Amino acid sequence: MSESRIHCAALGAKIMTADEAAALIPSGVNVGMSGFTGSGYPKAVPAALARRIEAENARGQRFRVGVWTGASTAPELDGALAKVDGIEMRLPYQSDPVCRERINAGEMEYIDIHLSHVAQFVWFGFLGKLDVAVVEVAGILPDGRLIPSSSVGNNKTWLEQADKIILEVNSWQNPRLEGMHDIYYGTQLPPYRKPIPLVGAADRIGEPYLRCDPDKVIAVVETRSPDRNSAFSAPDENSRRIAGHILEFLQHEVKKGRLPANLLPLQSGVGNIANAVMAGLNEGPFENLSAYTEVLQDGMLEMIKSGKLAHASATAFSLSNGALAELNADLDRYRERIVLRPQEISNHPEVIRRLGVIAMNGMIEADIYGNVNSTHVMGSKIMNGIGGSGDFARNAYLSIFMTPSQAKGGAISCIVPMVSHVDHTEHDVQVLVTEQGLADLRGLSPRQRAKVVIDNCAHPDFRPALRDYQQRALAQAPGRHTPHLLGEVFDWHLRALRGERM
Ligand code: 0RQ
Repeated sequence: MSESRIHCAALGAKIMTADEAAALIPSGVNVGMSGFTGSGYPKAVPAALARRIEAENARGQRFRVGVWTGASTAPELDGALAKVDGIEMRLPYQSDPVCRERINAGEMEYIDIHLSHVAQFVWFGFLGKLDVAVVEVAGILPDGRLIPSSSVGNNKTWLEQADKIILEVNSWQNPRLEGMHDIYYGTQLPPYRKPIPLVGAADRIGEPYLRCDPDKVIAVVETRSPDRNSAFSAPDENSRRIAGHILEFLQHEVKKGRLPANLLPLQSGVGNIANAVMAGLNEGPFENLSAYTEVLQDGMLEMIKSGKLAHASATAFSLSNGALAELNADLDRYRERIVLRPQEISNHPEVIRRLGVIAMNGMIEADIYGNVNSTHVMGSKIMNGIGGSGDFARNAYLSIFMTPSQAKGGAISCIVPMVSHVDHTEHDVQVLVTEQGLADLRGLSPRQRAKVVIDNCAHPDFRPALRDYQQRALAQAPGRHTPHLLGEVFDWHLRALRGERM
């Protein structure tokens, strides 16, 4: 079926089944898998490995591997391996319900890492040895170079660092993806690093193919399976209002001369709200926009189609079936406007700072002083992970975080006295947005921020309790710079946990 995708005789000789390939992965090794936000992950070998682990477990043998990826994958990878308790250590990001359950039950180790850090940590040797790479590609050239798939993620590093490589050649992936990728091979290690020569979001600084040492390839597996489908719900009232506040704010910034008329490159996080903001921008007044982001969702594709977005740089797609059909129907046109890069470049602090990216990410909660929790519910239960939000937030021209003002049907305020877990400190957060309004925290001291955050972002039902806390803290805290009543901040979360009204 996909023989035309494998043009290298040496690698063609290594074709085998997924079960045969999975049998080559020993217990206890670290496996670098491709995959980022549900695209470009291996579709067959992880499931075969899960079957093998289940069989070993039935024989009383414990079999586990470390699983490193670009970001989140899909039920066929994270879900299948977590279900058989086959993951010893997971990094750097996941969003799988089975994984989440195991991690929160204390049954699986998980390290939540800034996505730009992963490749360099592996090169530095901080994470131990990478033994095996399992990478999905769209095709293999005669000289053994690889046509990347629908995400790039950490594949360059996996292929270079792993001792052994298993390739999945997925003929479901559109062959015309060829030429869309830009793999930069100029990265050095300190103290020999040079500037990354990327000065515009659309610049190409590398090669369209992944290099691969054919001698390290131990198996080639052919697949024909779709990426995980990311269905987006139509923007609800809250998302539309959040998008509206952001649009108004950006227009204000242009008027004030703090942003050019076509803004600066946009980064947009995952999920429905981020998608709704893109839908808002698509209907808004801005033209000739650009994106320097990690994930390209439906909203951005729609903006490229409409012409609002001139070009986009990312490391992965995350598309619904409808958007995917649109991409495939006009791939040659989209290839001119989209670049997919390794995540160490799409999320690189140096480049994000240079380009002046406008970062827009979701959050779980923010506190009255502007600290943001993106990852933990009630301080201890991981939701997904920090992903790229920290790479962008710290280095952006403008860092915006957004959430509905309440969660769980109004039982929980997403604006709290002190966040139950900190991912982004007050120093990395310039703007908070809920459906209630927008808090521009630039140039404000902590006490000034508290007033704006409560007045503009908190839900009216929670404003009295937050104001009461803030005023008592101001009167009673030992310091007046960031006044807190430490005994009460935990009580706030504990009462929310018990479902008590504030
Ligand atoms: O849980 O589905 O069980 O009800 O959290 O919340 O409102 O659906 O929001 O899908 O936009 O996700 C921060 C998780 C927001 C996401 C987060 C509960 C809520 C629901 C999800 P249920 P929503 P979203 C680039 C950038 C980190 C990674 C990142 C995220 C669930 O944006 O993972 O930014 N960000 N990457 O009910 C208790 C609260 C809550 C709460 C929400 N205050 N208390 N539960 N929830 N607020 C992409 C990558 O890096 C790959």
